[in-house]
Amino acid sequence: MATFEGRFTDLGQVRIAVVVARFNDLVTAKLLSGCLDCLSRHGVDTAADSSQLDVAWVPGSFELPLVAQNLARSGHYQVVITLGAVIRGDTPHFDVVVAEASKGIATVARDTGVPVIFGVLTTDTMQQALERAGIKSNLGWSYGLEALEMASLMKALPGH
Ligand code: INI
Repeated sequence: MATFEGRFTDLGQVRIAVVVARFNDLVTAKLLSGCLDCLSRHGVDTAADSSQLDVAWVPGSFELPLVAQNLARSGHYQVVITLGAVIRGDTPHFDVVVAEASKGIATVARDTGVPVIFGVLTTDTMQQALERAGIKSNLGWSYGLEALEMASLMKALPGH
């Protein structure tokens, strides 16, 4: 029996792309900083001139899948992280944006074979979103950890 698991350290020169939505950037900028803090504490170079990390900004969560697909297809990254915040109180088309972002992101991962982390907060209020982006905990940190685990796990699977 084989057991396959991802690790969180000693990933070597792992290359990571983060795609961040500007919509609700009060929240998404905090998710990004939590995410980068996690990556940096696990040995990823997050400096401005890093060759391990690139960040792309998109207008809103709806645009996350297209840019994630482009970056995943480039062959340059072992994992792509998407960060967004869709707040029900602010939009009648909450369900449309969330459905497109979630379906799109899952499709990119399956189509390209590159793991894509779904880091889109979906909340009823701005307060709830802020609570998950640093006021209470910062889910950006968890998304960073999940990215490291998936990059490492994919390498550990047979045929990689
Ligand atoms: N995009 C978000 O990321 N969060 C939202 O809450 C949101 N609202 O409220 O509408 C939102 N809309 C913009 C959307 O993602 C696209 O950028 C836009 O429709 C252009 O395609």
